[in-house]
Amino acid sequence: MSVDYKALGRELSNWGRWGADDQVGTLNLVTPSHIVAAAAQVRSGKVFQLSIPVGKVGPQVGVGGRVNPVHLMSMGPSDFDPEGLQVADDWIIMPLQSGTQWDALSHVGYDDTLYNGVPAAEVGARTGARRLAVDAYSDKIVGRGVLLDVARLRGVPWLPEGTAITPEDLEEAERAQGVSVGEGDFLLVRTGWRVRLLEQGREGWMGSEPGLGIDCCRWLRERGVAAVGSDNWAIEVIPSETGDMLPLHCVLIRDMGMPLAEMLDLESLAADCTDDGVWSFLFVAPPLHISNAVGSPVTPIAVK
Ligand code: UVW
Repeated sequence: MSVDYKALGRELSNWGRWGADDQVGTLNLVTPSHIVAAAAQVRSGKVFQLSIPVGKVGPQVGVGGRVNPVHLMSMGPSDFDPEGLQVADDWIIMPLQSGTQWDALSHVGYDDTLYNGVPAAEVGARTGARRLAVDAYSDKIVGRGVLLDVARLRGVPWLPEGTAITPEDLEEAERAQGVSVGEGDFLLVRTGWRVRLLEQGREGWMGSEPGLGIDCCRWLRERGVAAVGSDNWAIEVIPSETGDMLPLHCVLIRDMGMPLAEMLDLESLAADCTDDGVWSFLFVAPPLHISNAVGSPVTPIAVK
């Protein structure tokens, strides 16, 4: 497929749309009235957490220098006099990108430029992200979530690696599930890649994957999606259809200003949606309030 992702990025650009200093991109599409309407999605009180566990049994195999979290105890009850107060404390050391995570708008760019024309030099090795850091949206990720289950649509436990999900697939899933993705929604796309990780382990899991194809960028823009998440590690199909490295990351994050939620565990939510036929819910997934970070671990919650 010969798509020039930079030309596509120019066409779909949201630079300047919410002001020259905007830090949150498409999250601007979530208005207070969207949040009030999202609260009305809660009918049964069922709660689903959508993250993979944070721990040493993670998916990382060293790609990009990323490792799985290291969990250490700094003190335990037996370090204390048993007659008095006994305390346990612990540490975690982890790449912020090692598991279920938000990509901040400072996470990727090209041509030395990030979202909204911010120079790449605003993200420094010593300073972190001076602009477009993940904490810009620590109070933003609340709204209506919609799950589109493309693996279920195709009747497979997971889509084969290298499968590019198209806008037509998303619309077919909408029709099959009786749900429609609208402005200000958080879209979650299930590929089944989490099942592949659980059943076959992490070897090869991060080599290639099924995911959104490049044409989905325009669809997400037209629908006014606030942010997109998936159960694979990069949202997008790998290898890419264009031959470029992570072209959807470039268009969605750098040109459109859309945060990405990666490595979600959508299994229990998808099973429940299949049972009750309700594919929308209240979605609450703020990143950690980390200063100057280009991403954040997150435990997203869906409430039905
Ligand atoms: C990269 O690998 C650059 O990004 P992500 O962790 O968002 O997939």
